[in-house]
Amino acid sequence: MRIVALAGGIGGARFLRGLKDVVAPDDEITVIGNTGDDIHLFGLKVCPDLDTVMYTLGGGIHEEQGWGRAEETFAVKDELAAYGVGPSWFGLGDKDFATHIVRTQMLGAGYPLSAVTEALCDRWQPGVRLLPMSDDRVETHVRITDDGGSRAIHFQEYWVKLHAAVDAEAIIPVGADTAKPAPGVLEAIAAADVILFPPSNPVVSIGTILAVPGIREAVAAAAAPVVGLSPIIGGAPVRGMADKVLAAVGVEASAAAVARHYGSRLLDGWLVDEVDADAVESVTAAGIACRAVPLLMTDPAATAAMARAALDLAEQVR
Ligand code: GDP
Ligand code: FO1
Ligand code: CA
Repeated sequence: MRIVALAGGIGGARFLRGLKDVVAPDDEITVIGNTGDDIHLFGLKVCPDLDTVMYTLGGGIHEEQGWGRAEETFAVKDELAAYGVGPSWFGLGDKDFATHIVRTQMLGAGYPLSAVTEALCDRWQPGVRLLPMSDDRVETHVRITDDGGSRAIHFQEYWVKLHAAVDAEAIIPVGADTAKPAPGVLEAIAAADVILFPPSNPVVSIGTILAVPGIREAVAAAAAPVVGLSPIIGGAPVRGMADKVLAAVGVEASAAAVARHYGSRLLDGWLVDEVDADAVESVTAAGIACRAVPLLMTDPAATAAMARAALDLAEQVR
């Protein structure tokens, strides 16, 4: 079976680990990763969501934090700070720096991001084919108004520096309109037997991937059933700022509203948590098959059960 999943960082990566636990050995998982969170820092190209997937599935992730490397040190960051060279608000560790150095060096030598990602995965062996959504530069920006006036800032500045403490007024995936899907992306979607939307951020993770021209259309046209899992439980994100960025696109932070936001043109099936069982009726009425199951990725068994439920629902709507 050929499974395609669109993924952001932590929510996507943890779900994919559960998915790997339930698939057969000859099943193939292709992950289309969000690169809208990418940022250039200290002359280096940092791809947080690709790295979170790669480290999580490859066994190098800082488990509690959910991003960055386990047993990390911060000597380089401290030395940069001693020179007064920022930004100091983004925590790049020494081990992680090596990834960004290799990536930047290969990009400078002319390799596209998809080839670079493949090379990095040679080391980490994530057990999935990890494709960036695009080889072209896309950067999500967030429009805010604060003491500095009305301006658009990088998504990482909004989330990591400002902790999403101010309202997001608009989400702008800069460069997405002219970006092309990376090699293999459209082919994988067209050839898929199942397409999954993990419980990733619907706006700044999956929404950004779908904003690359051709990807949304390919998912809508795919022969495979498309099943998603709600990142919103009980009217709030499990972690992160999905409520803030959903508000910016005019969508309520609820499991049902996120399903309607994707819409029945994209989604065939949708899983909500058991506490949101009352959403099943309205999602079904919107033309999307819906089930309520436990959706908290508390441990590997619970996460695997979620993946199994998603594949079961895909089978039912096929
Ligand atoms: P990010 O790039 O690191 O923000 O990660 P993703 O976009 O892949 O996923 C972020 C989303 O994961 C957030 O909106 C969370 O609500 C959701 N999430 C995190 N843990 C869980 C969980 O255990 N269950 C569910 N259903 N969603 C989760
Ligand atoms: N998230 C933080 O909240 N603070 C950080 O200092 C931080 C550093 C960081 C470094 C590398 C990396 O791959 C990810 C990092 N993240 C950090 C996580 C990440 O930027 C965001 O959580 C996601 O992009 C949100 O979608
Ligand atoms: Ca992200």
